[in-house]
Amino acid sequence: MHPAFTQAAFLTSAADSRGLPPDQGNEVAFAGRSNAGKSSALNCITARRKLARISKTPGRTQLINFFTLGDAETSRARLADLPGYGFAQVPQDVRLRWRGMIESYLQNRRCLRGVVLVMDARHPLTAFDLQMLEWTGAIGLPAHVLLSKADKFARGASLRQLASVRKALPAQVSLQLFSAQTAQGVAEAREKLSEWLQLK
Ligand SMILES: Nc1nc2c(ncn2[C@@H]2O[C@H](COP(=O)(O)OP(=O)(O)OP(=O)(O)O)[C@@H](O)[C@H]2O)c(=O)[nH]1
Ligand SMILES: [Mg+2]
Repeated sequence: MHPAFTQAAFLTSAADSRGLPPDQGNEVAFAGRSNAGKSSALNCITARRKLARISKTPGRTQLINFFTLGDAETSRARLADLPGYGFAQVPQDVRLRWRGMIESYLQNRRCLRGVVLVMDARHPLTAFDLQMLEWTGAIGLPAHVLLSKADKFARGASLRQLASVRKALPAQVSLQLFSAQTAQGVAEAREKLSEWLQLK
């Protein structure tokens, strides 16, 4: 593992495009439905249990939270924890605002190298997951899917789910099983991030 992962630090939170850190270096965004396990995946990948806030209340992360990897002063590698989408109890106008914010971030962020799309392995391929893949596909942005909470399945069942989701995804989208609870798949996820973030 590249040592930069465990030197992760919180950088800033953005409520809109004006709050984004300077558009330079390399950034990877974690997207996914509320409660899919984005923040947990981030914490697992950085081996920092309290880096990104985890909550049992979906829709908690309403800002884009940025984390630097490596030495915070000189870091050119960042992870962005996007607000979760598709939380039913959130009013329509709030949902539209989130959607607008994510869409504009994806389309305008020049330092963005790829999107990690986190899907609860038990409930993959929601309408918004497909929308996200359409956006990334349309702008030629690489996407990597984490089928999270794989620990909720027996091994055989998780492999069957992996194969079934694979078939539903565009060929250029990569996919893996992941569990923040058992750290299953963490090495594979770090490898993808190292490549995108050009960690050497
Ligand atoms: N069993 C299991 N539970 C997980 C895993 N990852 C996340 N969870 C649980 O799922 C819930 C949501 O996790 P979060 O990481 O906060 O999800 P999120 O996608 O960041 O959610 P929002 O910030 O609301 O969009 C928490 O109760 C986590 O403990 C996992 O790999 N296995
Ligand atoms: Mg979160």
